[in-house]
Amino acid sequence: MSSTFYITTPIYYVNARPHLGHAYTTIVADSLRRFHTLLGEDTWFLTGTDEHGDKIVKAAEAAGQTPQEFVDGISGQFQALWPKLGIKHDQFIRTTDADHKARVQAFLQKVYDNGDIYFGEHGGHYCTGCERFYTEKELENGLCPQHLTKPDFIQEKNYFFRMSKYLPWLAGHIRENPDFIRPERYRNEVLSMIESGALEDLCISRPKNRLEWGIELPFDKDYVCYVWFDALLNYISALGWPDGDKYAAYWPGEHLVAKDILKPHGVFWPTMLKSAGVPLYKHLNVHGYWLIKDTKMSKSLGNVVEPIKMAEHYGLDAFRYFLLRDMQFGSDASFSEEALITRFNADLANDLGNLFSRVLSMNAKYFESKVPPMGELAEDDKALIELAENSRRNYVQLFGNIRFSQGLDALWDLVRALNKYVDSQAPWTLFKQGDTARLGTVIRLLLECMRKVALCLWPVMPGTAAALLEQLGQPLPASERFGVAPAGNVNDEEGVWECLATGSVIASASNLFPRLEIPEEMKEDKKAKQKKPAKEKEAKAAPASAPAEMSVPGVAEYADFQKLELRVGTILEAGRVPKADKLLCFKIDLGEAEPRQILSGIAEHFEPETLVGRQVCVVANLAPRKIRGLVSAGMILTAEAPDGKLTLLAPGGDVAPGSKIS
Ligand code: ME8
Repeated sequence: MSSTFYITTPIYYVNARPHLGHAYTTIVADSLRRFHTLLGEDTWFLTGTDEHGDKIVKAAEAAGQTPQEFVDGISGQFQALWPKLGIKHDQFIRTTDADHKARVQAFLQKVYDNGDIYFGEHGGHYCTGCERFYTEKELENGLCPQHLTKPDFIQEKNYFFRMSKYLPWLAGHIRENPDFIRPERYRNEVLSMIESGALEDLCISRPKNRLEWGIELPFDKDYVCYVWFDALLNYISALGWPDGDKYAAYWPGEHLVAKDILKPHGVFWPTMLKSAGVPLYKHLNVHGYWLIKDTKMSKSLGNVVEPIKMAEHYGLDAFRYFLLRDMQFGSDASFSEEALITRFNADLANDLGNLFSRVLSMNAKYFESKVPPMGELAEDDKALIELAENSRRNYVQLFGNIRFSQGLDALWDLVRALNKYVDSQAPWTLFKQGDTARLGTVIRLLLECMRKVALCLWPVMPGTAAALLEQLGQPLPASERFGVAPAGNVNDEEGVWECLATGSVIASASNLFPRLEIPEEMKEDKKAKQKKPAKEKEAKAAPASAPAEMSVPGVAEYADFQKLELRVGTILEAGRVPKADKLLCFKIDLGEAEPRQILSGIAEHFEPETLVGRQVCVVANLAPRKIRGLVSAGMILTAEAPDGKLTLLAPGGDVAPGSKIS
């Protein structure tokens, strides 16, 4: 019987449309699952949507829909997106599924019967963004450490899970199993959370008079289950815990999450499993954030990258390759189209595309596109074979250990070596010399190595791998191009060197990755940003150019208005200015290389912490001036109600920082 591999992604909240971050985790899961299929394992891939809780109710209210209508709509968007990104999951779970609800209730009852759930009164700091209570110790300067907003203090009677009872055991388990949570920095983070003593028992209910949108507790109909307790259970409810065939076949599995949800997965979930007597997951694999100009991408910051746009523009597989190659799994990475184009040109157009293009066209010219026979091997050939074996072995080892970027780099050692081998063997000279046997061996060895590269690429670039294999005369069934793994097992490749059919006709050309130019506007944008300070100086020095004879007091001429540069900005930081009661100091993202510092006399109207993440309208080209020793470069626009109350002017929907207001 083959071994099994079960991979999950977080089930995503349906309060916002899917973005690059969600796409990344799900593409990684898809690639890992394909990789394990290539290893000959029996695989299962689960993703889904998390549909209960306060956040969803609020988002539904804002959209003027019932929670059910709202969750149906956004869950549908996630389900429609994944196939467009080449993702082939086996199962999509929704926490509003009747089957999931029943299994959550069974789990709750089991933990309750074990004596690990009790009723008590509790006051805590509740962050709606996180859907959880924070203890005093966990807050940073009184704010939620994730959202930097002030939580609400709520005092109520609730049910609690005796999580603290299992914390010493959990610390022991993590110490004894060093890769239970990986990479190591996240394992250490969870250990220090436990050791800090800040973790208490977990509040796992919400009274229905405050929140109805959840799964009813089986032992108290006046309460619903806390959304995280419900959501984490999806990983086993989907498999039919406790008695489903899939549960028997695939659990325990591998989880894939970003660092934002380390605590629920690293602390809540294993203690829940332990209490119910369910085996623990194999590994928690934790990645960092995709950042946009050093800021986390999120809807509230208005810097969201739409994955489908990137895939449509640059090609699905190039996009997938970039994501896995440019992020070191575990660390944060910066996303930019310029980085994508640079990676595309270096690895795909120059290295891989060039290799296929030159070898296939030489084979067309020298052997009428027929696969030549392999002759006697020279020392250079043996060295190449050894390098190819090493490169594949390293790729398999690294990729399997969630080091995707390094794994692909190891595979590229072979791609780069093949291009060098072409240069050093100079087939064109062998052709001129009429050394057909040696020429045939060189080309055949190249083609065999190229087949190995294409096979190894399938997990990350399924469409490209299929096309490359087809060019080498090894087509995959057309209807299943993205689903069916190519013949061969990446582990069984050792010593397999004559896979192509000698004499068979293969493609005579390949042009999968034509080089991309960096668009002028991207270059200009960059240049403009670099030059901006100088331009600003010029603007300050220039005399006002409005024709004085045309001006009417109190009336702004069109030309006056045109001088103003109004832009949308996102507040990154907001704080008080010492010894200045009225002033707030802001750092605002205006889509420029650096955030702008702007001072505003609105401190009496707003708590600075509540403004972070908000979008505002800004006069962006106001001459900078110094206030209380601090430079202020711009003005934030507000509206004043008759009673003197100020409101920040903001766009009606999320827009990219720096967007022009006209
Ligand atoms: O937390 N970079 O759902 P969620 C990389 N429903 N990955 C990112 C990202 C970014 N900038 N932004 C989001 C929830 N992600 C819960 C999960 S599971 C039982 C319940 C990805 O919609 C990443 O995988 O907020 C992160 O962990 C997840 O989206 C959070 O998704």
